[in-house]
Formats: sequence, structure tokens, C-alpha cells
Amino acid sequence: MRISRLLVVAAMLAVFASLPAARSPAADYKPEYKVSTVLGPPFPWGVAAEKWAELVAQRTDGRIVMKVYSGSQLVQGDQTKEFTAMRDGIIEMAVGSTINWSPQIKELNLFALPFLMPDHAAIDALTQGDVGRDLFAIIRQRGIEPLAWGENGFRQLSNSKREVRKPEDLQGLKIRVVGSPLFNDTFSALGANPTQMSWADAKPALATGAVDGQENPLTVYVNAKMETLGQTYVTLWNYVADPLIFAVNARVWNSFAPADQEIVRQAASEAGKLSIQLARDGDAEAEAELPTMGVRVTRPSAAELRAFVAATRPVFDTWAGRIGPDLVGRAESAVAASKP
Ligand code: X2X
Repeated sequence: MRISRLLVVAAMLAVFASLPAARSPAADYKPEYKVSTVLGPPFPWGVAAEKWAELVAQRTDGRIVMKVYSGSQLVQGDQTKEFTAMRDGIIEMAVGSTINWSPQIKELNLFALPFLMPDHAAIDALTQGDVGRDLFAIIRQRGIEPLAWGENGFRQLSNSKREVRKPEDLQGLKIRVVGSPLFNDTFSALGANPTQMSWADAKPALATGAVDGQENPLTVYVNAKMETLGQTYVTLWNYVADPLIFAVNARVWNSFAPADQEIVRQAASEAGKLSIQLARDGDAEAEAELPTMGVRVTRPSAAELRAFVAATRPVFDTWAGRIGPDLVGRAESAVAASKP
């Protein structure tokens, strides 16, 4: 009797042990993980987020199903609430802009310091170097696991009123700006009249003429068809760029088996690279297309750019103090070292 019971237990153990190991943690997994973005496809941002979800679904044999919700719909259109919602677990994952998370992570304002990064090499010097690692460590301390960098792109100025080649041209123009107060300060310093609003509100505001202009990468300009919203003057000035961050709520992250964490991280890294490539190629294509769409493109000369730099320098200095002079100093050194 005793022996037969032991045999039964042994047989049961043998059956459990033979179950595929990778399947067991899936029991704790959610049927779906919500991924928040501001822009969906065909914007590069949305394409890259979908790619992340697709790679993870394939490589985990469907154990981890990620669904992308664009338009900041998981935070009722308020993109500046995305980081908090993800930290609180309302959203499990996001591909978020550094701008939209900077109200919670002040150090992410770094990328919005006017004229810190002149070119793509400068962005890479920050995100792919020590500065990027330090920023990820700061985010990690706040209950979010950052996995990879992506890119929204250099933000160029457009408006419906006139060519902007020098700060005086911005005088009195009503410009829609994004969520960080740093943008208000920059445009106020340039003599414009900045109005902060979400992306959800920006398009109607441009369409009705409630605002005269906005700033966004050219891929956003063309995919949102801003030339049809009266935005016929574009100034290419590379004044700031916003990287994207692929990230997961820490509790969700810790619930994944190590092998699955590796898959999710690797997929984010590949989708991040795709995001950077799509953003850069897309901006270059859009730049070539703009003149054929009846858009007047202005590219200030180096001397003309210096006037914008000088006018915004007090804003740079004030915000460098808030972001952390040490971090900003190291960022400036990394940018200087990236120059050919
Ligand atoms: O709102 C914007 O301008 C956008 C889409 O670029 C961001 O989310 C930062």
C-alpha cells in the first residue's frame, strides 16, 4: 500500500518534470500587455512599436502578447501622464518620448535644451554613451525598466504666417508646444506666444487657426499632412530632438522568466534601431518632398542660427541648473567629442 502510493507520487513528479520548462511561467502572464504610444503607424514611432510587439509574439510563441494603443488613448490623450500611468501599472509598457516623460523625470529635459545636439552623431553620443546609461539608471530607480532607445527626430518649426529665419520673425506667433515647461520658456525667449497642448488637441488647433505654428519632426509633419493645415512655412533648425524609450513597468518586467526578459529586451533593441533608421530616412525623404508640396523651406545659415542660440541661452542655463549641471556638462563634452 505504502509502496504503491509512493509510486503514484513518483509518477506524478515525473509527469510534471517532463512538461516544457518555458511554458510554466506563462501561467502568471497576462493575456495581453498594453503598450502606449502617442503616434501609431504610418508614423515611424508607431511602426517601431508594432515591430516590437510582433517580434516578441513570434519569439515567445505567443506567451507574451503586446497590443499597441496609439494616440495616448490609455491616458485619455494626455501624453504627459504616460510615465505615471506606466509606473502605476495602468499601462504595462510604452514607447515614449523623452519630452512626454520629462515632467516626471526632470533629467530627460536634457534633450530639449535648445541647440545642444547639432546632428545625429550628437544624439547618438548621448543615448548610446554614458549619459544614456545614467538616464536609464534614473528611470530604473523610478519603477520602470528601460530597454532601448528609439527616435522621434529633430524637431523643426512650421507655421502658417511667414518665413522664420531669425528670432524676430517669431515675434507674436502663436506656437503649439508639447508638455514640458522648458518649451514654453524657449519660445517665450524667442518672442513667440507658446501654447501648451497635447498632440490630440494640436491638429484641430492647427486646422482652425487657433495656433499659427508648431514644432515636430518632418516625418510627423508629412504623415499628419500639415501642409493641408496651412503649415506652409518650415524652418529647418535642428533646435532639439526627442529620442524614444522602449520600457516596461518593473513589476511586469520581474514577472517575466529570464529567457523571456531577454527576448523582450532584444526585440526592443531591434525595434529601437528600426525606429532610429525610419525616423532619419523619413526626415530626409520628407525634406526632399516639401518643396514639391508647395512648402517654403528655410534653412538658416550658421550665422543666422547663432542668433537663435544666443536668444535661448538664458533658458539653456536656467534649465541646465534644474536638470543637473554635472549631467549637462557631461552631455556637452560627449557632443563635443562626437564632432568629426
Ligand atoms: O506631441 C508631439 O508633438 C509629439 C507627437 O511629437 C510627441 O509626443 C512629443
